[in-house]
Amino acid sequence: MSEKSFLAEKLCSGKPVVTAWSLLSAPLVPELLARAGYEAVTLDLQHGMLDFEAAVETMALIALGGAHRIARIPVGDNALAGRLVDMGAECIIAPMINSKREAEEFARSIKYPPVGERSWSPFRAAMLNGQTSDQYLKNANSQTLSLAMIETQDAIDALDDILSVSELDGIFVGPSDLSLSLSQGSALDPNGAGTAEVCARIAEKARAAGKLAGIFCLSGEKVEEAVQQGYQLMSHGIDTIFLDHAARAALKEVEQLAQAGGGPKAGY
Ligand code: 3PY
Ligand code: MG
Repeated sequence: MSEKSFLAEKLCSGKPVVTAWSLLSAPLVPELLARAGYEAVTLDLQHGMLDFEAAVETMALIALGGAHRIARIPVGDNALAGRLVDMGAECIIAPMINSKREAEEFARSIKYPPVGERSWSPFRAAMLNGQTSDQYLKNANSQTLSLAMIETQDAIDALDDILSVSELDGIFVGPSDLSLSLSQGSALDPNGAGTAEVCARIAEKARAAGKLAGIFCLSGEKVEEAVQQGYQLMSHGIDTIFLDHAARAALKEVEQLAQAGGGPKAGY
């Protein structure tokens, strides 16, 4: 059997990783994304439709599809962060982290003592990793990543403090909320030049502090821009958008063929 690779090892070795993003409560969809070749799939329990039970089943299917398992928790839900790493999430993304204290509390919730106060019982995670309890305990703190989302003016103001949290592995930028916060609610501009400039500065600071930097991207161009800025974990490809685009394209093709055939426009 080939040696198991962990997301943390890849990212810490400097390798960029692109993750698909899943909002649907449909466990087979993340498995399909994994089998399509995404190196990781992120389950969004902040804005998505899936709950803890669906996440448990889905993470097993992502593993079956050969990808890494990432989950985003709802704001401030560190208890859920602990439950999700117990169920096999290799990385937790925590939204709206705006202070050093919030970053510390989040990061400590998924690290075992002496780093944090994660509570013991990783039966499912160890099983998915193919590890014994002893192996899991030995490696969990370095193989389980905590990424604090930077997506408000408050977070930018507290960035140096957040980056000084030793228990925290890195940050993950949310450019939509960031643009909303920076414009005081007047503009949603995740892809704008002003937002990109701030994102570049965040990556620079994160790298200088020795932390991992990730970012939510809405296009392939944004993924490439993020890599150039020094980001390593980029999201790209949301399941709901994939389905919407694919359905529209398929329907358009059928309609175009019907029109080219000279018949009346098909009523599909
Ligand atoms: C943001 O851009 O604010 C995000 O949280 C991405 O989902
Ligand atoms: Mg956000």
